[in-house]
Amino acid sequence: MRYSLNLLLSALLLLSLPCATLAQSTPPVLVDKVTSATPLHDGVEVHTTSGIVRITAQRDDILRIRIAASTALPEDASWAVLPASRTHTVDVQPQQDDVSVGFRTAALDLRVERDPLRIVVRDLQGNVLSADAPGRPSRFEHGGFTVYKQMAEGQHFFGLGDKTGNFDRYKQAYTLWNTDTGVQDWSDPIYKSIPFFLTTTAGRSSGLFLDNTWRTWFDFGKQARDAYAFGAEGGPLDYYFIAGPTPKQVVLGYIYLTGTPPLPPLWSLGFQQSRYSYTPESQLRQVADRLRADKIPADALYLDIDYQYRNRPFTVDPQTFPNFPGLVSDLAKQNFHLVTITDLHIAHVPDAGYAPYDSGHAGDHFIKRADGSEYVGVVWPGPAVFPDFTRQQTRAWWGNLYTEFVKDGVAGFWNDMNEPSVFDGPGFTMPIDNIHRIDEPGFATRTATHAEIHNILGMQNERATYDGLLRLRPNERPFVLTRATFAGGQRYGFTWTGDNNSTYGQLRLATQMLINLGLSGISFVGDDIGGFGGSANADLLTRWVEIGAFNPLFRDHSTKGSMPQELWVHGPEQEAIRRRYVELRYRLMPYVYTLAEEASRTGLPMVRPTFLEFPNDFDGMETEFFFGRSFLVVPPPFAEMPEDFIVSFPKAGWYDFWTGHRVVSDAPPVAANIVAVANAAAAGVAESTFPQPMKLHPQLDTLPVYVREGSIIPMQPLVQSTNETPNGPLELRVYPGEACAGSLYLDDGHTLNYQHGDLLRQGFSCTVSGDTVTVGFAARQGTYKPWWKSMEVVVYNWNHSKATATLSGSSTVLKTRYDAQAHALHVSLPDVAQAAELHLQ
Ligand code: MIG
Repeated sequence: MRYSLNLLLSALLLLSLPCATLAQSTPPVLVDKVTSATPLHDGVEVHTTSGIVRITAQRDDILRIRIAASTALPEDASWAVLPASRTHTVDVQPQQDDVSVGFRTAALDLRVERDPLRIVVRDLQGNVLSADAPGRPSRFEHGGFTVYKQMAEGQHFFGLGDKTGNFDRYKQAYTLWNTDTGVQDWSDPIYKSIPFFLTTTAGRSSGLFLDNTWRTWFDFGKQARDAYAFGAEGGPLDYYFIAGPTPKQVVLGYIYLTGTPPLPPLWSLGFQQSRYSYTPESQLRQVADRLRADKIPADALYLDIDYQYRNRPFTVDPQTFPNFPGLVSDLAKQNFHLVTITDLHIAHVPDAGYAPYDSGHAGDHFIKRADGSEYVGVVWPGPAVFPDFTRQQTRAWWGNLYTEFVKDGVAGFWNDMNEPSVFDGPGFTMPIDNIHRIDEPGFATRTATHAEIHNILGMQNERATYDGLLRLRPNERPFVLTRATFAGGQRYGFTWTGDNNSTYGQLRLATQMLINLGLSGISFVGDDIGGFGGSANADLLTRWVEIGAFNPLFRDHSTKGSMPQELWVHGPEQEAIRRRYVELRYRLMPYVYTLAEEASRTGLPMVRPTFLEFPNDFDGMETEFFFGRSFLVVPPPFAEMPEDFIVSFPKAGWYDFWTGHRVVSDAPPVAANIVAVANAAAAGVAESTFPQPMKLHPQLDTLPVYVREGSIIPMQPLVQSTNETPNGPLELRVYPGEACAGSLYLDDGHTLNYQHGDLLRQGFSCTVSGDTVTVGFAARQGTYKPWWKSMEVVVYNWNHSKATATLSGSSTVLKTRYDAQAHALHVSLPDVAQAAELHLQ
């Protein structure tokens, strides 16, 4: 109320006051002139007419820029950047002349031009990578700030988490303020705030991370043709510049700052079935039984808010779920993991025997109003209070609320509504003058307004859940799914894109959202398969399942009042197609899990845009995506229309995953893509070495999936859940070609024992020379025992039926089988754990 009154007043002022008076009342402070400079061993400190600019080299390729409109910089603390990455710097070579002062690192040349002040970053070849926009100095006003950077025509912008709108953020503007809003083609702000973007121009990529938790905004040339801008409503002007030049290097640089995600439990990569809400208990049991009866592999089932007593978090409705522990253990016997929702809003029911409120109140764990009283806002339970997650003691208290559920065997937890969503609050959240307390190592212990904390509340909720679970089950990997989060949220678990809708447009949008989340450091992501709102028609759900099989989180979820959305609801034909894709997901689990382990080690996303694997290949980037480095998934862009569509192949050789055949362009290139062909010719690449853009006709039962040449894909026999031990050989599908390699990672799937070496890691390679193919096995690392006793190697592009297969160090001729249709040679061999070569000729 007060907030909107203020807005109204300022609007009136703007309208009624003469300009001179207005300028006097709020003069902007411009960062426009260097008055003196001090070289630092790791950077430079510049004094300006209005304050201070300090630029340090965190690494040779990462600069941190801090600017203040006063003589001292603000508190040096961060919720997003890891302490080690924030405090570690490298030595630089100072440089200065009449016009600028700055330094060089082993990768970058930084100059602060003196008058007018402009920060310019170049690579050592002199290419400008980032520069303040001429004539537009950074400015502080109304408690916030704005920074302007030079922008080129057609510069690409990606990231900012799962923002909607165009995939490329060029010419669009965004606000970052976590908001419970449905996903629309264009809805902004949305649930998450990740003030990081990746930009590419003239073949060079770089990144910028604004480390500010307040309401921030980014304008990528919506207002100006030659400048992009970003700013915040308050808080520090503190940003990091991350040099590429490749997009992958930029993402890795951002991960260096904000951290890698934890390795998830294997089951969380299986198929998950959810619904708002399965209730009573019998309904959930029916879903479990049907999944098993219909042989749709699945690992997880969800309970949404209605399992609770009066929507009170951490309760179970005794009427509808009379034997909750019994339910959990029965589901476990069917190899299902149960995930329950636990929203952050604690029912405000004093003295009613509701322990979360009573203990939280006694421990002073709730967020306060400006007047110091406990803030109460209406959400699902009715009047509710909200934990003050920026206090470590409050996070510890929150974590303990999971004790009973953990004892009952609930496998994972879902943190929804944590923007926070407040039904009767201003802007659907809590007042911005609410009071939080910060009690956190590395921070001054102090209070902070909601305006400062809002965007990180969800992330700290997620963190409290993650840390709590780790304390309660010290050797088990937590599974946490959050809706709201902030930069660095990847450190605590999975996220999904919120309330989407059952439309083809939203299916298209979903892929873009997942890709941009991945570029923003969040690897473990998914969207509600089939759409949350509305009812998916049969074909739409089928398509969505096909694509979801190649997403990190593979979860079917839908809202109350919509048609049921389980995989069988549209009859056996549709179900059969969907089942095939879920089965494929399980057959691919060794690849998926290896990819997940890579994501947890490096931070590289599992779902990637074409340009992450092929820098500067922006063809098809809005619809096609990579699943790891090997799979190119090409959903028909308009799956609802029977028209042909075009696949653009990144410049490599490709195999059709379904037929096993190498993709060859026997048809002339389609007109629309002649440019791509011309470009390739100009780059000196022989046209015949990679396929030209190709026309495809959409077919409901086939999602186009291609395998990059030089891939070795590990696969397993089908199981109905990841709890089952696969029965049969480990399969290695070898797709000969450039830089042929593959890898395999395995462990027990749920404990932290892998951190002490109880894992299995093995690399593979392949070479072709004349008629001979050699498949190389590296020596296996780690102590974890595999489930297979034998292997089956399948070599594609094998064009004759005769073959002799031998393993190095043995004269035994191995059994082979030729699949003439797939042009594939199958070789059966014993488990190869030592370094060895398989020779095929
Ligand atoms: O206001 O818990 O995004 O997945 O099913 C709706 C009920 C609250 C929003 C979540 C959705 C969930 C629903 N929740």
